[in-house]
Amino acid sequence: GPDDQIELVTKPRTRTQRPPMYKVLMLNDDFTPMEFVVHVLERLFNMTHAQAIEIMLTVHRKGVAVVGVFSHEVAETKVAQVMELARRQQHPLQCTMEKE
Ligand code: NFA
Repeated sequence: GPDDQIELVTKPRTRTQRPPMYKVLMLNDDFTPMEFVVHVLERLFNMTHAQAIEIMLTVHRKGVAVVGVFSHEVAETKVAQVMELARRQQHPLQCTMEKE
């Protein structure tokens, strides 16, 4: 037929690799002062005072909240920094990470 010689060229679609991301979670406890948690959220997670209060109250009421999502390396560093600040003040505040 008239179209016998037409070449149809297709570009193989390569799937874009996204690095896995990790949620940093903060856990409630009965002893860590609210102001300390607000301070940690402002200092380590670049939150405004109002944002920090909002997230702290979510942890306080619900038991846990996501405080940020980061690459594996940054998430590990954030968790270690939270745990170190809490340890230095002898607060039982707990912070963990999990794959999204
Ligand atoms: N529940 C703590 C209190 O009443 C406050 C708190 C909030 C602790 C968020 C840990 C995380 N003092």
